[in-house]
Amino acid sequence: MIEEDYVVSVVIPAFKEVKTIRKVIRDLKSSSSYNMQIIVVDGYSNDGTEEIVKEEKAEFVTEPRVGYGRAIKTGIDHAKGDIVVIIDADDTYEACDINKLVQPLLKDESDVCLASRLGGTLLPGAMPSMNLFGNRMFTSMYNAIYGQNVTDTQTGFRALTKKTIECLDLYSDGMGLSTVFLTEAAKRGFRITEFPTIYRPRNDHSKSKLNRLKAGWEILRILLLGQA
Ligand SMILES: Nc1nc2c(ncn2[C@@H]2O[C@H](COP(=O)(O)OP(=O)(O)O)[C@@H](O)[C@H]2O)c(=O)[nH]1
Ligand SMILES: [Mg+2]
Repeated sequence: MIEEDYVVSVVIPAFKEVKTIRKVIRDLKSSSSYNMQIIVVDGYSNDGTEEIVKEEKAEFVTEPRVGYGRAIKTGIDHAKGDIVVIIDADDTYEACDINKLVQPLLKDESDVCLASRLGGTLLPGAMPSMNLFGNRMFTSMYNAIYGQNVTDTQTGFRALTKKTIECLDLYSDGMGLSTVFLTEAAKRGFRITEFPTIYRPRNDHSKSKLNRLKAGWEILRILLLGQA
């Protein structure tokens, strides 16, 4: 199979997620029959992630520049599929739901599809109450300003067509990139849909890289000013 035949490219930003990366890759592979390119964009974790990714026959890319958004953009640069799926490496999302993300795009019913945690199920301990509050507030603001009707702007599990991505100005290198995808897509009239998913807590010893204050300030600037 030649590379140009890829249907779906999955970009997985990863920083010190050695405990969960194998499961995420396996869940993706076992729940989809697409010709899938899996790209792990690692921020010099140096924790064995590289070996596992190679064992699982996924692509390993090192991105020394810091930032969730930066890692995703580097992954997108390597993506050869018509559809790009983005998912965390921490096994908090239901990777098995990949078909529900991809189908609406393949059927040309949607350009951007979100796996919504707030419209679905938050398992106990999965999302701190401050994050939930912030997400609800930013999502309401987004819907009001950009004329949309989504329930979870901050989800890390989403799919976009490559054609859509090529039209967007992805100007954030940080956690704000999740919001930039949506403001940019709405401004350009792309169709944004979602489906409910389940969100799990991180495994015992791993920590979120989210800096709530920094991310919150960035998201506010993106929503109100269109800049990070
Ligand atoms: N390569 C890379 N990955 C990152 C960076 N920051 C976060 N990530 C990864 O991006 C995903 C989202 O970050 P996470 O800490 O889970 O944020 P949360 O889901 O908001 O709690 C995870 O898979 C992280 O390992 C970074 O600076 N570089
Ligand atoms: Mg996460």
